[in-house]
Amino acid sequence: MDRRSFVRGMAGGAALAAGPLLLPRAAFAALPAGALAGEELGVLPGKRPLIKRSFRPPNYETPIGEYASLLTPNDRFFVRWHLASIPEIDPRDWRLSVAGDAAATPLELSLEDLKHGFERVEVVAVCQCAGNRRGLSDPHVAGVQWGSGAMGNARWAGVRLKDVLAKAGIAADAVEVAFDGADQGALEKTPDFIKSIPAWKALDENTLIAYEMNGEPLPHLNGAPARIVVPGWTATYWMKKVVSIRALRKPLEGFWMQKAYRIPKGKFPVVDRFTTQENADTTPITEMVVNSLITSHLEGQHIRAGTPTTVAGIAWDGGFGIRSVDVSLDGGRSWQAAELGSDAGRFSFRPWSYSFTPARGGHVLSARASNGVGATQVDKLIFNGPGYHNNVIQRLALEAE
Ligand SMILES: Nc1nc2c(c(=O)[nH]1)N[C@H]1C(S)=C(S)[C@@H](COP(=O)(O)O)O[C@H]1N2
Ligand SMILES: [Mo]
Repeated sequence: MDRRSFVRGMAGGAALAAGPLLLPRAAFAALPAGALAGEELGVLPGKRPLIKRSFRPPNYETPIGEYASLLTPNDRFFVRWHLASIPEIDPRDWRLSVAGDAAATPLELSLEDLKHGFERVEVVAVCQCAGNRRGLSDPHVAGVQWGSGAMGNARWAGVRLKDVLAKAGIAADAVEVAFDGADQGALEKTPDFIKSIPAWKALDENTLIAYEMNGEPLPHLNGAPARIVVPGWTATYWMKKVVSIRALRKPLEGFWMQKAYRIPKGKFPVVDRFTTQENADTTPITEMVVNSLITSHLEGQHIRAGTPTTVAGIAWDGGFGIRSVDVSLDGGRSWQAAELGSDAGRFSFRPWSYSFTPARGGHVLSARASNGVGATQVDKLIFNGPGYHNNVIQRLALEAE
């Protein structure tokens, strides 16, 4: 049994036991300590064990071994909620209101209306929290201490948001489209989680109202019965359990746009802009930065000297497409091109692999992805207070003997 199937088998077995379980440190030592010390698996309804970061609201991440498959299984897909009151919605009772001051013909849709009134489309896309890897930030930053598992890749099916907006008579001068979900804060004073995207992104043919994930109805905790899917952009905009969509002539105000999920202007090599929400210093986060993850080996793993070895992983970006992945075995001094695997579209994880025959001794393994607009992963963290956009090149020590 190789190391990965061992980790998988162990995690699967954990589902049978009651209560929280401590995950042996070695199983997730693929990343620096920090977030990973004292890792605890937790079981949520409808899920196999995930790595627990907080229980109320539920924030749980996917174990890295799951990224060995191109699509992340629904029952192991990470879970992230800001508000603690998350209603289970009977799909027959769900209604979606599509309105706003820039909608000439507001409408209300049932799930059946959505499924039968509009063309069904699919997209494979990565859903990644802006704060993925925050827990690995050095210096430490506040917030959910995510390792590398606040992301997943799925085949989303639903309808184009633009088709629904057209039916609601969206005006040519709409500037943003706002989304609200059915979740609420446990306390009155917690601001409701409402997000908007620029009208141009809402009208992009890849932006969906999705009701299926990997061929199944969305899991409750991933947004049943329907969620917004914004391929390329960080998951903060992927509103779950969406109940209201509004076309707006003025920028959306409120805590979740004006205070949270913002980055310093000009600090990251991002292309997409959200101009109606920019201020003098900061801008809302938009597309994901180019990134990669080694999934085949764990930190400190022993490999056989003189025997062909394949290292593998995934790369992804904000929708420009992965152009290349380079691998280093000497801590970043020299790089060789990895082989890219199956292409499921520019919004998907892109698998890669690299084969070599290790000499006896220690090797420091790194992967570095570059995308279609010439952006590449960074050697040094681009520090920002909330710990967003961490795409520092990973360093994994292997011992060949
Ligand atoms: N209704 C609702 N939708 C939401 C959120 C939320 O708190 N409430 N969190 C967003 C954020 S920040 C992330 S990272 C993703 C997480 O999606 P997942 O739980 O399906 O993995 O949902 C997004 N959609
Ligand atoms: Mo997030």
